[in-house]
Order: sequence, then structure tokens, then C-alpha cells
Amino acid sequence: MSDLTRREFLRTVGIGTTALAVPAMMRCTSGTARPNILFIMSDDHARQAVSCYGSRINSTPNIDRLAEDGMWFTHCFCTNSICAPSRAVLLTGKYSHINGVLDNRLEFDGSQQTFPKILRAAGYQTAMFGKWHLKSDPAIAGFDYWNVLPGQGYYYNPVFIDMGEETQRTGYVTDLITDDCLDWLEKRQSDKPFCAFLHHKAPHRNWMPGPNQLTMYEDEEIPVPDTFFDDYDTRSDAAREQEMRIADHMFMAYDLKLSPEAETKADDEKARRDRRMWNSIYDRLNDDQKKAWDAAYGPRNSAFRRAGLKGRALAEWKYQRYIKDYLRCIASVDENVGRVLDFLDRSGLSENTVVVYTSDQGFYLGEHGWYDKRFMYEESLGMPLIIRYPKEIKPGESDALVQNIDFAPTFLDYAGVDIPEDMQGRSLRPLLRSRTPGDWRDSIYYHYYEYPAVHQVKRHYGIRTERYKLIHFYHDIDAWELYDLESDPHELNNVIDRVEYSRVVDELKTGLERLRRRFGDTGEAGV
Ligand code: SGN
Ligand code: CA
Repeated sequence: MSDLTRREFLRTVGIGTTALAVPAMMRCTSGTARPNILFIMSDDHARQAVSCYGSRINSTPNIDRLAEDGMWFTHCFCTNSICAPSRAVLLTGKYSHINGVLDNRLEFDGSQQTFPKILRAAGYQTAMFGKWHLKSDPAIAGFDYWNVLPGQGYYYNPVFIDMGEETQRTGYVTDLITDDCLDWLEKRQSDKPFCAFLHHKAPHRNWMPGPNQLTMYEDEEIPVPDTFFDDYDTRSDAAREQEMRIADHMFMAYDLKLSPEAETKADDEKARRDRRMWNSIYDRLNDDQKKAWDAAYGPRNSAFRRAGLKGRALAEWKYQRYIKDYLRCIASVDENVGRVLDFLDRSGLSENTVVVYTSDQGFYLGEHGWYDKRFMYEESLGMPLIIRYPKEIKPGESDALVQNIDFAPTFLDYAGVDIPEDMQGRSLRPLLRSRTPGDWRDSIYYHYYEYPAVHQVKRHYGIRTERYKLIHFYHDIDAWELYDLESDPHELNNVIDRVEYSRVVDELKTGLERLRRRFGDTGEAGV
């Protein structure tokens, strides 16, 4: 999008053009011992699948190593539960309506202020590895070195864009991204602190496990979430009209890895699309990879065909196939986090490096019958967030309400650089020093825009406090929902019309308006 078109666009959605200005270089206030920053972010890794968060379904021993020596946040939330917007929030410390990336279809304007640019000006080396997904050039956004996947990228034998040059490489994406980051860390200029982004594609759809995990969970049954058969009884139509139900909306071949010849014979558009998508993915595998894949999935798929499942049993089978593939992808992410932590230990970098593990948003692992994200309900609103910095962080858990707008200010704070006033988040450093700082926010603000679009989750915004969540769905609907998270942690009872909550609703509506004014998000336009 040209600058002019972009400015016009931003004006139509009520965004000022000041967001596009790059401020003067920031003052560096610290001495030489500035910490390195290693920001590890996976794609769609729900905290229900991280063992330090009490996962019932898997174990992540290496990610847990960070939690053993660092702080994990139980109430970290995204501002807009989708990939590109989350990444733009990370870079800018500003909400989507200010940074301009309201949804995945928009391009990030890298000419605006980003924290990597500020760090670079303060003497840091900056690098970006893996999933970028912001369309524009990472160099313009502030990276000295970058080696990224185009778009969503592929799991097997992916193409990378290494400083502008495209190459296809053999191997599994999570291993390759880690290799690149470790390689750069070894060769970096060691007289400067670094800020490296290690962004995995996994465990994003279509959940293709790596060669080392193909047979993991083979003989196990993964527990089905209590809310898997949610009938959306008390909710507005938004929950009923989505298209992200495991039972109804997954592709048999592309998502569930059933062989297209056997399971997607139908000649309708969905089956044709499914065959096309799966074949284009499977054809990327080389002969050895295909052999290993077929040896793992062939017998499972034959057993599925023999069983002739229907109704609830078929839905539960789909859940098992989905969740096992998803968890297999995570096992590889965890293994690769271990490689990185070992490298930091070996090179004496662990003490002076702030290491973060997070995900671009949460994800539904069968809760409410769903996969994907987008909704403001807990599982996709929440993000895992673990931060380790032995010099300063006391290990433990924090339940403070934090958001991804806080990441940029936190890193600038650690680097001893002034935090620009127009950043909308707050440094987490006081929370990381002491779990109970007197003055912290008591509510968070959320706004999702990408509708109509894949998965058909309607536009909505809302407020979450420690106890309540108020959501307003708008655009082709005008519906409010209220959840009392204390008595209803799974958000099954929308109590918006219950008279005993009328005072709470009034207070939350006032609080929501206050947040919308404070953050300058007064329109409902979206795109
Ligand atoms: C793709 C996926 C969707 C997913 C979006 C956004 N479909 O379109 O299921 O919601 O990405 O994900 S797929 O058929 O291409 O796999 S995001 O994490 O990048 O926001
Ligand atoms: Ca994502």
C-alpha cells in the first residue's frame, strides 16, 4: 500500500497519521552491561499446552526450564487474537488501530517507530528469524539481519528469504529456524548486545509433525476438554455462526491427514479444495520424508476407515487426530527451545540475556468444540508468557493483567533506553522485580476486526478485569456478553441479562468507554 493510500485508509478507520512518524533517536541511559534479548515466539501455542501452566495434555520440559528460573504470567493477554496484528503490536507497543495492522490482510508500515529500531540506535544488533507475516521488509522495521519465511511458510523443506534472497532448504521448519538463529548468535559481533527474534511457524495449522515426532502419542488418548460439546446456549449468535468447529469445519486431508483418495472422494468444492491443498503440501516431502510419513499415518488411516465412525465418535476421533498433531509440533518447538537454552549456557550468555517464551496469541484446543483463535474468550485471548533474566527476575508466578503491548516498553526498559510516550503499554520490569507492585492496571482492552473472513468470527471489542469479561459484538450484529470468570471460568454462562449483574454491566461499560478513550479507539469501523 502506498503511503498516500495508507494515510487515506487510516483516516477512514479513524487513525491519526502521527502513528506513521518516526521519532528522534532515543537517549541511551545505561552503561555497558546491557542485557541481550532473545524473544522466542511460536505461532498459536496455547498455554493449555505448556506444562508450567498446568497442561493436562502434554509436557514441555525445556520451556519449563525458563519457568524454573524465571517468571511466568498466568494473565497475559493479546490485544487482537490473530497473527499479523499481534506481531505489529509486539514491534510498536501500540494497539492495532494505531499501528495500522488491524488484520492479517494488511501490510505493516515499517517506517513507523518500532522498538528494534530504537534498540539499534542505542547500539544493539537486531535479528529476526522465522515467521514474519507482516508483508513489508523486516530491514525497514529495524532488523540488521533477517531470514524469514514468506507468508505462513511451510513445515517441510520450506523456502526462506535470507536478506532478500529466496532459497528452498531441506528439513523441518522448526529445526531450520533454530539452526539459523544459533548460527547467527555464534557469528554475531560479540562487542554489542543483541536483540534476536526467534519466531516459529509451529504449531500453526495444518499441524504437520516433524520427523522425530511422527509416532509420539501413538497409543495414548488425550483428554477431551469439558466444553467440547458446548451448545453455545446462552451466547449471542457470534459463537454459533463461526466456522472453526473441529467436528464440522476441518478438512479431512489437509487438516486431519487422511488420504485424499479415500476420504475426500466427493466432487464438491470443499473436497476439491482439500485435495488440492493436501497434495500441494504432501508433494513437498522428499522420498524419505514421504516414506516416514506414510509409515506413521498409513496404518492409522486404515484403522480409521475400518471403524466407520459417525456422530460424537467421529468428532472425538477428529479431536484426537488434531490434538496429537498439534502437540507433536509443540514437542519439536520444545526440543528446539532446549537447544537454544543449551547454547546460551555453553556460551556463558544465560546470565546476561533476557529470554522470553510466548506465542502470538492463544488457541482453542477443543474448548467449545473449536480450533483457531480470534474470539475474546479465554483460550485465545490468553498467551503463554515466561521471562527469564537471572540477574533481576525472581522465579515465580505473576497473576498481574499484562498484554503484548507491554513487551516493547519492557525491552526498552531493560536496555536502559527511554520509553517513548506514545507507546501504549507499560514496562513489566517492576512486576518482574517484585510480584506485588502497588500500582498496576486492573483491566485490559481487546479489539478484533477480521470479519467477514476465514472462520467467520464477528468483530468485537471488550474489557476484561480480574473477575469479569464484557464483550460487544458489532458490524452485522449488536450483542453484548458478560462472563463472571470467578463462578464460570469456562465462560459457559453469558449473564448479560441477569438482573443481579446489572450494576456490574454498568460499571464495566463505563470502564470500557474509559479504555477506548484512553487508547484512542473510538470507532467501530474496522475493515
Ligand atoms: C490461515 C489458516 C487459518 C488461520 C489463519 C490465520 N488456514 O488462513 O486457519 O486462522 O491462517 O492464522 S490455512 O488453511 O491456510 O491453514 S494466523 O496465525 O496466521 O493469524
Ligand atoms: Ca498465530
